[in-house]
Amino acid sequence: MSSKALESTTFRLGNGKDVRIPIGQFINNEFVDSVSGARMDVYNPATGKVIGQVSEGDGADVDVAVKAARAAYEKDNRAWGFMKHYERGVLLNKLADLIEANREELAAIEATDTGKLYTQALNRDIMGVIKTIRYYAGYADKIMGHTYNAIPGVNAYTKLEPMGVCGQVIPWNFPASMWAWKIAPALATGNAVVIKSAENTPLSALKMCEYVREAGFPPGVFNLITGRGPTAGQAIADHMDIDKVAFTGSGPVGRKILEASAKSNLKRVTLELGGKSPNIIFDDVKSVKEAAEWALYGIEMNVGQVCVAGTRILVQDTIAEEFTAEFTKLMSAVKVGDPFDPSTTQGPLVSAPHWDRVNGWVKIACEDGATLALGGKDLREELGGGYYISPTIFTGVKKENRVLANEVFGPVVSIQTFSTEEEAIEEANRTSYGLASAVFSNNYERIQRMNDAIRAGTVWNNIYNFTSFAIPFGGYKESGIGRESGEAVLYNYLETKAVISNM
Ligand code: TAP
Repeated sequence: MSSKALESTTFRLGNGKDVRIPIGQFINNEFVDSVSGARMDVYNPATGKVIGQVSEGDGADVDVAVKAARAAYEKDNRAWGFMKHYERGVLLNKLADLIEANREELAAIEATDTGKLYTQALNRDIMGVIKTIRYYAGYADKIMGHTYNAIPGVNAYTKLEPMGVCGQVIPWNFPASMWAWKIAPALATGNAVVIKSAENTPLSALKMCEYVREAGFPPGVFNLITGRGPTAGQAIADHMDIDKVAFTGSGPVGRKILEASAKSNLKRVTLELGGKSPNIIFDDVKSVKEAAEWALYGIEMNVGQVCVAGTRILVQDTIAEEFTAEFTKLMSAVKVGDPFDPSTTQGPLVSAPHWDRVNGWVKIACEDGATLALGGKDLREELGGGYYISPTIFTGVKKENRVLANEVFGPVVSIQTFSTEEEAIEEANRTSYGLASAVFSNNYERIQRMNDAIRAGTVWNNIYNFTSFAIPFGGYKESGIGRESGEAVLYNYLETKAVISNM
C-alpha cells in the first residue's frame, strides 16, 4: 500500500498562466502516489498537446480509499454521518467559499482541461459548483423522517440514515459540475465518498481537493481517485464495501455498473446516462427566429457534449423552410477556435478518441443517406492541432438512419419535419432514450398535451438547455435510473429505517 506523498506540479493553462495543481490520489486528506506508481498524460484539447501528468489509480487505490472512507464513516460511533448535521453544512459552505475565492483560476483550469469556453466554465460551470454546494449545505440539518399513527398505542417513525460509503464515477463533459452534483448531496446526508474523475479531465477535481482539506473535512470523509474507467471505475462498481454507486456517463458503462452491483453486494445504483433529445418546433411558435436561437444553444452549448443536447430538431413542415434557413444562418456564424478567445463560440472536442467518434457518426449519417446541409469538416489542421470539428447539420434524414438513434455527443444535429402533433409525439418518443425534450409553441393547450405525451425526464417549453441543481434531473427509459438535483437526490443517499416502538 502506497502512502508516498506527491507534490503538486505546474501546469501551463490555455491562457498562458502557470498554476500548481496536485497530481496524487486524494486519500485521507493527503495527496499520495498510486500503489502502482503509474501516471496518465493530461492533454490540452485546444492544442492536442500533453500539458502534464497525474497519478493513475486503479483497483488497489480504490481499495485504500474505501478503507479510509469506511474508517472515517465508522469513527467515533459514526460521528460524521449521525451527529454533526449542522457542522456538515458549515464545512460545505466553507468549501463553497474557497471555490468562490478561486473561481477564475478554477475556470481557467476547467477550460484548459476540457476545451470548453472560459466564459462558460466560469459563469455556468464553476458558479454552478458554488451554488450547488451551498444548496446542499442548507439541507444538511433538514433531513427528516415521518411519524405514523397506524396502530393505536404504538409509536412508529422513520429515521433517514446515510448509506455509508458511496462510490461515484463522473464523466469529462462537466468535470467540476458533476463533481459538485455528486459529492454535495452525498456529504450533506452524512456519507463518506470515493469519487473517480474521468481520465481525460482530472484537473479541476484535483484542485478542489485542496479546498476540501482547507475547509476542514475530517480525513477520509472525501477521497478522489484519478484513474481509468475499466480499472479504477470498475473497481468502484465491484467493491464489496461500497454501499452505493452514482454514475454519469454512457449507457454501456451504466449497464456494467448495474451488472457489477448484481454480482457483488447489491449496492444501490443510480445512473444518469445519455440522451437523443427531441426539440419540437410548431408553426404556432411566437418567433421562428427565437426558436432557432434556442435550437442553436441546444446543440452548441459545450460543443454538443451534453447528455441533454437537442440533437433531433423536429420542425412542423409549414415552417420547415423558414426555420432551416434561420437555423443554418446561425450555425454558419458559429466561430470555432481557442476557448480563451472571447469571440469564440465553439471550442474543441474533449479528446482525440472522441473526435474520431463524432467524426465517425458524421460518416455514418452520410452513408445512411442523409443530406449534409452544413459542416462535417475536419478543422484540426487549420486550427493548430486541437480537436476541432465544424458545426454540422443533416437534413433529409430517414427514420432508419443510425444517427437518429445514437448519441453523437458533438455539434451535430439533424432536422426532420412532421405535419401533425401525433406524428411529432411518435417521432419524439421513438428512441430508447428519454432524458430531455423541448416544445416550442405559443398554444398553451398544445404545450400541456405535449408535456403529458413526451416520455422524458425533462420537458422544456420555449427554452432549451436550462438545468439547475434545484430541479430534479434524470432519465426515463434507457437514459437512466433515479433523479439527481433538487431534494430528490437526497433520497439516493439515505436509507429509511422504520422504528416501531411499544414504549
Ligand atoms: P464513459 O466511458 O461512460 O465514461 C464515463 C465515466 O465512466 C468515466 O469516468 C469513465 O472512466 C468511467 N468508466 C468507463 N468504463 C468504466 C467501467 N467499466 N466501470 C466504471 N466506470 C467506467 O463515457 P466516455 O467513453 O467518456 O464517452 C462515450 C460516450 O458516452 C460519449 O460519446 C457520450 O455519448 C456518452 N457520455 C455521456 C455522458 C452523460 S453526461 N450522460 C457523459 C460522457 C459521455 P474514464 O473516462 O476515466 O476511462
